[in-house]
Amino acid sequence: MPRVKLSDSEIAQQLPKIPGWSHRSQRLYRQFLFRDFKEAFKFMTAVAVEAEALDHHPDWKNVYNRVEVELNTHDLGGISALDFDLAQKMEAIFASLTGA
Ligand code: H2B
Repeated sequence: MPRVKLSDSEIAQQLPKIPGWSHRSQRLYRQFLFRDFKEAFKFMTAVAVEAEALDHHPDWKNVYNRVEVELNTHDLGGISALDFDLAQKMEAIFASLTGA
């Protein structure tokens, strides 16, 4: 997957692919809410495997059943297709865990 920085209009075009995510200060942002800490950590563990496979890693914070995620491509100082790819993988994992 190309590590090419996307323009704001390209980001706006692709954002509908990942409902629930927003674009703020050169990052894709989403907050995930789970039943409890265990479910939140299962999510993070599954995402970690995908992140390693992509060699693309989230900036995230966990407080009990809440996981806040910011995605951007550090090497480019902006958002690339890799961020959208990882966001979609997170959505699939979230849906599989919570049925949302
Ligand atoms: N993750 C993210 N989010 N952005 C990057 O630019 C990045 C990464 N670069 N994971 C990767 C690792 C790079 O540091 C390694 C050396 O490929």
